[in-house]
Amino acid sequence: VYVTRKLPEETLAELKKRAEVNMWPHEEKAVPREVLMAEAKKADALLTMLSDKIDADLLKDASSLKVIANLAVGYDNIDISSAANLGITVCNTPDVLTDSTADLAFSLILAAARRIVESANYVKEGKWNSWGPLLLAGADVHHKTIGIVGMGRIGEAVARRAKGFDMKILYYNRNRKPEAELSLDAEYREFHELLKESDFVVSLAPLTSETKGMFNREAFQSMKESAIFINAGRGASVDENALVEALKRKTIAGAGLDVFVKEPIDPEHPLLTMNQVVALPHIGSASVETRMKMAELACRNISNILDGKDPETPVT
Ligand code: 8YV
Repeated sequence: VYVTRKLPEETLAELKKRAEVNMWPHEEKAVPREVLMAEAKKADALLTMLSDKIDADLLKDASSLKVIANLAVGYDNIDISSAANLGITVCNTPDVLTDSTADLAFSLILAAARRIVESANYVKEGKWNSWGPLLLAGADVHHKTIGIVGMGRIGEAVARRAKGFDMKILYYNRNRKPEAELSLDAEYREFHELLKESDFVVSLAPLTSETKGMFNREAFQSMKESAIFINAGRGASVDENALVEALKRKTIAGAGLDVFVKEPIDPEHPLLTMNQVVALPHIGSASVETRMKMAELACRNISNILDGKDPETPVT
């Protein structure tokens, strides 16, 4: 088994009982492509990260590979159809990260609306030397309308949180979710209708050919001038130039972003110069508890496949 990023030893303990496990030794540095290619050629299993590009070129030489367990619910870094053609099972880590990612998405809503980061910096930078009735005043979240784009497990968990804030819940999804409509009072809207009506537009959409670039200039123009755009799904669902323009022209009021087209984002990126943008380094599922559960689930998926059993969470 080759693990492409340093993971806590205890998460690998069970797997190590039945397999030889080799691991890229760095936690914050991605494995170089040539190392990954060489390791993939020898491995029965890969435990991969979103930052590893697993394409047809890499897979064609990986003749002993049986399983790729991605440490993420998303798997847009993996060429799923090539893997399927080669009989390689691809697994992800759904469910265990749902609540942590929904917590983070909701904290972006609160942070962007109530100017939390800006206000915290104001205090830390020693600027707090007076008071004014509208000093750092933001927008309310409670009783507003949230529009969730991508009503999967994480979307539903965000909706549950929104219910606690007495929000009106709208959603757009590839297919209707009758149970969510009933249990969460979520109302379905066509994409542009949702954009027009929402105070908070929250994208949790996976990256597919349909979602790529869906938040374009036209989409931002459909939103309210007071709208706050939140993205905890995938960066590439956004045309970032259009987002920068919408923020500069005040077509929308703010943004809370955990994901970007290019990660890590260029420190000179115009999005990072704007006070009305809260930017995070893709930490949706990054609680210690959840990351441990994700690693353990990925390891169980690998063990199961190597033992000839069904994996818990295959994507193919
Ligand atoms: C990743 C994510 O797990 O699960 C996903 O799809 O985007 C994150 O939670 C994280 O970036 C580690 O790869």
